Amino acid sequence: MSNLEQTLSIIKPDAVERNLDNEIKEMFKNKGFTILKEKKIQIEKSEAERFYKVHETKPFYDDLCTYLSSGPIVVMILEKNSAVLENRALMGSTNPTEAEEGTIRKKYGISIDKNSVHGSDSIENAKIEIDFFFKD
Ligand code: IDP
Ligand code: MG
Repeated sequence: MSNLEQTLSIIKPDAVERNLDNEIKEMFKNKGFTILKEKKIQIEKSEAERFYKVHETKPFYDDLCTYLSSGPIVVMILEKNSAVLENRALMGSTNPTEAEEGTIRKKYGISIDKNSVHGSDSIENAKIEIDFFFKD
């Protein structure tokens, strides 16, 4: 049975800065994801604050928003069966030191804040996040 979903992925500034975007895109394609849309952009801090609003009470919120707006990012719509969960699995744990072998964060993540990728955490949030970056 088909369970085709879309999710939002972001290649974060630490990875784009190290020119890892093509290698990371290959990891998605090798796992069977289709990249439906993609763009390389840099966002304002105010946009990062809107994007990460769920985290506004966290102690790391300000640093997180400064960081996401600190350099170019690549935002993508990924499609696959169970894309939301499959992307979270391929990304690995938030903290790269806890991420499993073969995951993007294990391979490329530098630290809990510079962890190379973002991925939507639910189907509902995937829709919201896709609209955030790709609604025309
Ligand atoms: P996720 O990216 O794995 O979904 P979230 O808990 O949604 O993780 O946190 C969003 C982002 O905030 C993380 O990717 C990470 O960059 C940053 N972050 C999360 N927890 C911490 C922390 O304890 N210290 C610093 N940054 C954090
Ligand atoms: Mg999250």
